[in-house]
Amino acid sequence: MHPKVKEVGEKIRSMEIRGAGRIARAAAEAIKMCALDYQGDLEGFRECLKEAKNYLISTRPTAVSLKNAIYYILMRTDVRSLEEAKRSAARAADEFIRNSEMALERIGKYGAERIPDGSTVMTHCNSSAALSAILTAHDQGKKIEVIATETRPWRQGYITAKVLAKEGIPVTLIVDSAVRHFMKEVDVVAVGADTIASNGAVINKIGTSQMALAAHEARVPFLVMAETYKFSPETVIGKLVVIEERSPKEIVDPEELPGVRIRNPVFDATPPEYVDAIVTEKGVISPYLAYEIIKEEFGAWIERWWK
Ligand code: RUB
Repeated sequence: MHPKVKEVGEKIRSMEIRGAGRIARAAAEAIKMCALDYQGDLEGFRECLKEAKNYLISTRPTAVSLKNAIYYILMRTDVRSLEEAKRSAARAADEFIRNSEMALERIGKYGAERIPDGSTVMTHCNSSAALSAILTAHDQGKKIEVIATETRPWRQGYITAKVLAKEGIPVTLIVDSAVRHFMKEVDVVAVGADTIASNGAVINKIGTSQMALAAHEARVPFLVMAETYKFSPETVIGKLVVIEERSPKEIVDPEELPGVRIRNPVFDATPPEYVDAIVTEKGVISPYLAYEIIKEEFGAWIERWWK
């Protein structure tokens, strides 16, 4: 396997590279290198890319962004000559990365509209898309505060809190179990997504669905910031989103608790009825429009590539 593919795959698996958007861009870059460095015939090229695809996708099973990024490139290598296929792969990878960065900017702009001046925003984990909206609102001169959850077991909330504090945004870090307690002080919740299913369910960091429930109970708008490549084409053809379960050792050393079973699911699903809106680069939509987005973005390709 190409060394760059191996390296990126290992970094994604070990979460050195993490977050649905970042892993998608890193995988696109790795596939590009793999394509450009390939020596051999067209058939071998396809095999080589397929091997890279299967390996990269296996590293984090929940985030459809990873799969969508890779297929975005592979779909465009369906050409007659090796040189053309290599060029197309490189062009497609660059295009995916550029579009993904532009989408983040757009989401920031649209999302900021939903963050009122003087408001307190609650967020979970570390999402570039959610941060884009919060930072844009701040750049617009809005006085906002943020409550960020710690996000056990990896504590991605520390990254979020540090970014916000560095920008001069007042930020309070809380433990995940304090979400409902603090919800009465919150005006809007903004989180990211790893995957959005065709029925509008949002799959994001474990604990997101509890936050959505608490927001629903307190009548606090619950917003999801997600690029359209976070929508899952394969859910249209009946596949279920796999929830990644990682090593219990990430929570506690099992030897400290003999006889105790420890489980570590790292994502959960929030049903669409708890989601007020999904902020995409194409606009702010109801979660019930997920199927339309999937059809528009991936329609013609679904049967062929995501089967
Ligand atoms: C990260 C996480 C983020 C989404 C969206 O989980 O759940 O909320 O991936 O992130 P992990 P982004 O740390 O396990 O990868 O908006 O940056 O794509």
